[in-house]
Amino acid sequence: MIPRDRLRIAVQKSGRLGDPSRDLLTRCGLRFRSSRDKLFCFGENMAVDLLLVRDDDIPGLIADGVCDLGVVGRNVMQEASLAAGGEASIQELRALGFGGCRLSIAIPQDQEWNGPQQLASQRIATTYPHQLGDWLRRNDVDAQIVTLSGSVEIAPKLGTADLICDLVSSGATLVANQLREAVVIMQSEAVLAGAAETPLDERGDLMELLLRRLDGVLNVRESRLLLLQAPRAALDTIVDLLPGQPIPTITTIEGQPEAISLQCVCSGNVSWQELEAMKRAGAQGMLVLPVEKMLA
Ligand code: PRT
Ligand code: ZN
Repeated sequence: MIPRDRLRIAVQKSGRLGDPSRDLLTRCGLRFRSSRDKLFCFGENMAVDLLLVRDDDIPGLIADGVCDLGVVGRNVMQEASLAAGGEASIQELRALGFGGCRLSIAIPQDQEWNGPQQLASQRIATTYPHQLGDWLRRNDVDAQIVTLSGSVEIAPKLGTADLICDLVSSGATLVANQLREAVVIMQSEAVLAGAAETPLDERGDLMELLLRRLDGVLNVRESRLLLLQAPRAALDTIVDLLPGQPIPTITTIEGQPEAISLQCVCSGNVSWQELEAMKRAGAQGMLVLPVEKMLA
């Protein structure tokens, strides 16, 4: 393999994870120039390039060393790992908080669910045969796996399977096909995946820098900066109402010895109810702002 000094990240070209993956990397301060064929995006301000591919190819590209990192659903990553015999050639570095879904077994709507043994001798259609097989083995169930490449949810109607094992997010697809979720096999979301071993050259340093920035972005995503003023006597009550028990910075207001100004970063959003409770306690001039960057 030709030695590389630029970091290469595999990202889904289109589909559900494409845009949020690129947005996340942009929020980490990376800027890209798309190539004409849009398969490769050159990193303009850091030695980090993107390869835009089908999500199913991402684990293999990392395992083969073509890419150093990839943004992919945990479901795809685990399927690839199990298909490779459980060998840990790639690892999950960070959960990214988008693309959330679950891999579930769904049964016809009119059937009851009495536990895994009910699946014995049933035909289960899926695009995730390794994860399903692993779950069936762990639950000591002898069922038949029907591997399909898509449109799994219509297999029971077509008579090619009795039930299915597929990704579910809202559940609307199951309802539309007269199916219901019986058991969740795994919880998934988009993850940053990397090779089991970090490169020892400049790419390792770039990776470390990128992970630090990513942690900053992931930590602030739900954070809010809260600013308010209040009578000093109400301070304890207001501090008790702050969501996530942050450590506030309190300053005095020039010429108003009985009033304070409070600022703090709350780890979750601040609800209207919480603001109203603070107002009842005497707070005023409350401002809730999104946090864009945070470096501890
Ligand atoms: O072209 P390419 O191969 O890259 O894309 P793809 O078509 O294989 O994947 P894509 O873009 O559909 O999904 C990419 C990743 O998004 C998946 O691997 C999951 O990690 C994640 N994800 C999150 C989902 C869903 N939610 C999801 N709901 N992937 C698929 N679905 C499908 C599911 O298969 C079912 O058909 O949506 C339907 C169910 O949705 P609900 O909302 O009706 O329950
Ligand atoms: Zn795919």
